[in-house]
Amino acid sequence: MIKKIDHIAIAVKDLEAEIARYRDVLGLEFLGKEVVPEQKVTVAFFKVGDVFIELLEPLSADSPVSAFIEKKGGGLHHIALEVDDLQAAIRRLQEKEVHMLDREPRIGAHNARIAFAHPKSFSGVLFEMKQRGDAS
Ligand code: CMX
Repeated sequence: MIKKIDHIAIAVKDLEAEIARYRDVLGLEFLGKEVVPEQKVTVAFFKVGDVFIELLEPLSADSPVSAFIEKKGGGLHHIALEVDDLQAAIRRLQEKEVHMLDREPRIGAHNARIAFAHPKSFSGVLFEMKQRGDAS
């Protein structure tokens, strides 16, 4: 069901400053930015081997990522796992009594279909299940 880690997401206050750090200090390959209105975030992707680092900046004060930054000051936000069939993955996790925050897929970056599991099901870690879209 789970193919690989797709990306590790990090919440940041100042996306442009962090893009410069990840690109120029760490020397990672910057792939570009995308506004994801449904999730109220702007994201920036970097390639690290066949995994990505995703920087997340809140689009507005009512973004859940704003609340996260306010509470924790930013940092590691979620780990995304790529699956073949998101609907089947949601069903299977629910059968295993995982509390899914999303019981139906939502749209994430690159038009991928995504669903989050409640962190209480996984030792406080927020996992995103992700089924890539055609162009992602
Ligand atoms: N790490 C750990 N716990 C977290 C968390 C995080 N990053 N984000 C939220 N939580 C906790 C909350 O504190 C809350 O805990 P309690 O139920 O104990 O109070 C619980 O998870 C549920 O959070 P919520 O905000 O009440 O629930 P919602 O269903 O409204 O939203 C979530 C959940 C995760 C979707 C939202 O908080 C969020 O982070 N949205 C942004 C999603 C995002 O990063 N999208 C990226 C799009 C790009 C892409 O990857 O494709």
